[in-house]
Amino acid sequence: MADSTLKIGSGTVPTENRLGLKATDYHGGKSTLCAGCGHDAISNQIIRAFYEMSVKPEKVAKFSGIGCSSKTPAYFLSRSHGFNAVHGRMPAIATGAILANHRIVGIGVSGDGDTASIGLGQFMHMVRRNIPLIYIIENNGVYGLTKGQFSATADEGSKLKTGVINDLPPMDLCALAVELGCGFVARGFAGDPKQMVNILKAAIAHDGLSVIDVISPCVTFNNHEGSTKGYTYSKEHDELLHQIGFVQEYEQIEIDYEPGEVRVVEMHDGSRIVLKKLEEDYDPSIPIQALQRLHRATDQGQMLTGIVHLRPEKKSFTSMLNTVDEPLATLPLEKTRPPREALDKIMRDLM
Ligand SMILES: Cc1ncc(C[n+]2csc(CCOP(=O)(O)OP(=O)(O)O)c2C)c(N)n1
Ligand code: SF4
Ligand SMILES: [Mg+2]
Repeated sequence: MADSTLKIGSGTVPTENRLGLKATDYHGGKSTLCAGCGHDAISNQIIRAFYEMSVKPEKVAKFSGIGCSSKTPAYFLSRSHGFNAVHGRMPAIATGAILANHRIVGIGVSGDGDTASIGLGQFMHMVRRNIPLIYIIENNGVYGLTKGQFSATADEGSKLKTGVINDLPPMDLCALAVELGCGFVARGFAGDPKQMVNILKAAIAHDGLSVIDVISPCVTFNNHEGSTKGYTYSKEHDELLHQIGFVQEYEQIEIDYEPGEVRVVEMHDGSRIVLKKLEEDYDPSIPIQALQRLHRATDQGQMLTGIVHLRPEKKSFTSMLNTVDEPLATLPLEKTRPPREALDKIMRDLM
């Protein structure tokens, strides 16, 4: 696996962020997951990304469904709002909350079971609507919480500890998200924190849905020989699409690469994503290229990671609806119901 860091700026992490908060202000409760679970590594990078981006914890709302992965919002950002939904129903809850308050930064954490099985319908409609939400799938190929049955993302031919072989083809949630028109689709690996934190920062800056499928090994049920979602297998098969750098809008950008070697994508908030090409001719803004590359990766047994598809200009659902900017709960009564004359007119028209 190549080094996945594109170094930009000084790279030093200050002890306080621009809000004067410490990294500990972004921590959560103590994890109860198995030691070494990939999900904990992802929580650590979520803490780091929100801290380094100086997002006020009280501005964030965390959502999840059911599973070991869905427990993790309890382990980061304890000062933020949170809602633990029924299995597979997190998208509906997140959609409602975000429509009621455009100003919150929404982050959803789901599992491959929660998203690709029971929650698939909700997931697809959330993608179609482009709800502004960071949607993370902690993908270990199994239902960890219910003791390791294959999920719909398990690779064909992969083996359970008990020797059972998976005969069904995997569902690629990145390909599905591209197909449904998502403007930000990425795949990460819990064992590559440097890449992960930059993907998360880019997602925080994105105005729209970002689908981040993270290969996150389950050390208890799916990390053995024969598994294709364990640490060893994933490290050996990780294929980087590009190196990712992230520059916040107030930072200077210093790039000393040949023209054409680096692609800079400006985000809604003025920050920039810097992608150093590792593959000739790959353009992440073209959906058909993303789909082709994902299919090729599956055919060649590669675990392709990076920002697979990026269209920051796509309109999010909240901007399409053109509703008020203020949180609905803060609106005075006279703004939320029709005036007496309007009601009288309706009554007259009905008579
Ligand atoms: C309606 C309903 N059906 C089934 C279950 C049982 N169940 C709990 S978690 C889970 C799957 C979790 O798998 P995943 O989302 O991949 O999370 P992981 O534990 O692997 O992180 C299932 C089937 C449930 N809680 N509710
Ligand atoms: S069972 Fe698997 S997914 Fe669940 S906490 Fe343990 S290692 Fe993580
Ligand atoms: Mg799982």
